[in-house]
Amino acid sequence: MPEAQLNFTDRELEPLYEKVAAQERLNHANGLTLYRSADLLGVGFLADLVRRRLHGRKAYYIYNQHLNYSNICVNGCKFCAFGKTAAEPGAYEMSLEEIFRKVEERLAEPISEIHIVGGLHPDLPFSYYLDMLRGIKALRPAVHLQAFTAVEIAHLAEVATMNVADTLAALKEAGLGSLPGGGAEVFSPRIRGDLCPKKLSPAGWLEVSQTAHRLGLRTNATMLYGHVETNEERVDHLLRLREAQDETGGFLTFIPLAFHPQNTGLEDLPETTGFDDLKNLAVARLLLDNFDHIKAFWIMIGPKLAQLSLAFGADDIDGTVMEERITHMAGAQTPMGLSRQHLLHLIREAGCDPVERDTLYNVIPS
Ligand code: V47
Repeated sequence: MPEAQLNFTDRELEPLYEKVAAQERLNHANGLTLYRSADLLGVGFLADLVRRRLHGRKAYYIYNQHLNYSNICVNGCKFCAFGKTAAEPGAYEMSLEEIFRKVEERLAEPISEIHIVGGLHPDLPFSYYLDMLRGIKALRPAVHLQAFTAVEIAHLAEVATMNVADTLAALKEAGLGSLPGGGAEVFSPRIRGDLCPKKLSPAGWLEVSQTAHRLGLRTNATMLYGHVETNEERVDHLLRLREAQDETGGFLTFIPLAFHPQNTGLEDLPETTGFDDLKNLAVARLLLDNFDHIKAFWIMIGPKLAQLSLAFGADDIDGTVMEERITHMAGAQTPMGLSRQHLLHLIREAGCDPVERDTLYNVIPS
């Protein structure tokens, strides 16, 4: 028996070690075993085997800027503190000039990506989004625009009265580089019926993502965890993503998003725990064998836990971010941004080698 197996306090993990060591695909039952296990170090050890096989000691980060152009949204999801109707206090919508000013303010910084997410605005014309991309590109021609989740894309297709493929093609022509992974939430129909009945369906989310892949646009994938979902529903979600990735191979990275309850329709729920945050990253690393990267979004789980996650399956801790509203409106106590020095310190202290990447994981030489 290999020495490593002896270290599991949960003997149920032993057959999983055999599979992971043999690079065999884990199944639904294995996913449940991992989620149910109290042996977090055992699960983390397995995830770290995969993480080190793929990336050695490398840990990726990016010099990026987040832009949340508007929170006006017609979906009204129960878990969201960001989205507002136009009449609600706190609703906002940035003019193109404001957006360009935010970009201009940081032109001196070596930003390689601008990450753009907003609500589903009922009135803004399609030209607003095209002009946003074109205008930012004019100011910063080399920047990669990771903009509009699959849910926003489906909404923009309706606004533009075009099909999804033509909508994506028009946005790509205007400067779109890739799609962020939001809007996937949890694919379970039970949860969507309860928390976000108006939202684009799981099949729709996957269809937009895969249409983007076929057009040469890479996209991210997420799962919002820590609210009312079961372990079965988490595993189902991850395996559906794995299946879609088998078909098109266009997902860049998976990011588990930790639910923040404050100011949401689920305010009575507790915040996620460190144990569950690490568990979700580790299980994702183990089940999503066809995803190159697993990202810990420090904005949602805090810089210290994001650092620890580098030993629990994650190989990426996102980036500088600078200004984020979706999680902060839901009570996040994390900073609005982190400096490069801070990110480097976190990575090095975790025993990893920092690698600055661009959105597509090309290495940016230091
Ligand atoms: O889809 C909404 C989530 C997502 C809450 O691709 C919440 O790298 C926690 O797209 N608590 C949008 N999460 C954000 C998004 C994203 C975020 C980070 C990285 C990437 C990436 C993309 O934010 C939504 C929803 O799942 N969200 N409300 C909340 N209260």
